[in-house]
Amino acid sequence: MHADATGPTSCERTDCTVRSRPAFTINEIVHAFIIAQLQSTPAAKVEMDTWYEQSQRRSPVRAAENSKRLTLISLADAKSSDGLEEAVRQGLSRESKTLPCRYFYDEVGSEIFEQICDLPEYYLTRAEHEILRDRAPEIAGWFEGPTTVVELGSGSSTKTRVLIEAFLKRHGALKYVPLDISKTMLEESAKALLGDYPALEIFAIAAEYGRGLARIREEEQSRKLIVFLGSSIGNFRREDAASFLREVRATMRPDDRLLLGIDLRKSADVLENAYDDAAGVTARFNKNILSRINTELAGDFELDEFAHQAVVNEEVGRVEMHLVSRRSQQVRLDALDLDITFDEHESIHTENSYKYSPGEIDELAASADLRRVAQWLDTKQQFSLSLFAPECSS
Ligand code: AVJ
Repeated sequence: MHADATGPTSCERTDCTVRSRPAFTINEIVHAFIIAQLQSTPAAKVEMDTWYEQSQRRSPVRAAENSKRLTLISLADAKSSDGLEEAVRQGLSRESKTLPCRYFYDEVGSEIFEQICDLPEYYLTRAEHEILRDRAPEIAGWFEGPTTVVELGSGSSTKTRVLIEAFLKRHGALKYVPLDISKTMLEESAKALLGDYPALEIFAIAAEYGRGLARIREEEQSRKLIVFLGSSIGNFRREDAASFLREVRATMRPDDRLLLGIDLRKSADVLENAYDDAAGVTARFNKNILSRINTELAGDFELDEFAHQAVVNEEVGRVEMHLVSRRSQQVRLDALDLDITFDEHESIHTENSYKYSPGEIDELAASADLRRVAQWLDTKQQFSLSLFAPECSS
């Protein structure tokens, strides 16, 4: 799956630039440059510019100290809009129209998602936070010496704070490696974390999971805990979730562990409310993909002519999100020189959110040669956190 990660196709940008600004001292430029060299992949790009510059102005001394604890690299595919054109052309030309949910997350979409996490109906975030809050010391207790915490899809890193604090308390220091597609998010959360935790060191990677994982595999020598929270794995079809976990498994040494947050199967009405909230935030989130297409591909989608719909498919164990055309209509995408026709009630399927039973979680893990060593649920038993160790395949 990641065979091309270091191959020639990834090298469309072969520059290894350090964008220096007057705010940098020679030492810092050299430091950044050395990091860029050590990172050896040509596509690597060390960028310590915006955040550094801003904080430099506010508190020069503190900012200089913090910058030494932060490395931020951008891999070639670290653009949330990557492949949008092709994905839209293909997805909307099909018999059953689809759009990939990864395109929800531009700046606006990521902001709306943060709002979803605060909704009364969206129990996932609170349930997971409850488990983390109660179990973080126990989780950190699984690790003896210095540990690196790698977070896949770190976003704003809010939930991870309890975990970071537990590790800092136990070991005095911690290296945190957040991996996210959004460089802006990484910069902002790194800045906040470094300000709050003086003993924290951050190596942030702006990239897609596949390429980021390949980099972590090369880079990380110390014992690591890989965390993948929020039931993000639910966006994968079950077989894709398994191959994704096999990729994660391939970055793990015998001592490494994986902490996985997965939403559990539950009654349809709870799910329906969680994905179709009263305030209409999830509807805005869903429709944001259309406004994104309008902006980036010169489209003329009328957002009001589509209805947000959450469909619970109990047998398959997933919630589907759709955008349903309220009438028959045509939409023009100028950038693609493409006209799309919609019948009345025709849907664009935009997201799947798979739910797992505890048994299904173990099956999933087993198919990736992972063995569950611990599992925690919230008090309402809606959500699960599981800790896995690599199992040698026989
Ligand atoms: C980020 C994929 C976990 O599926 O619950 C929230 C995204 N979609 N509301 C989920 C989402 C609609 C969320 N994940």
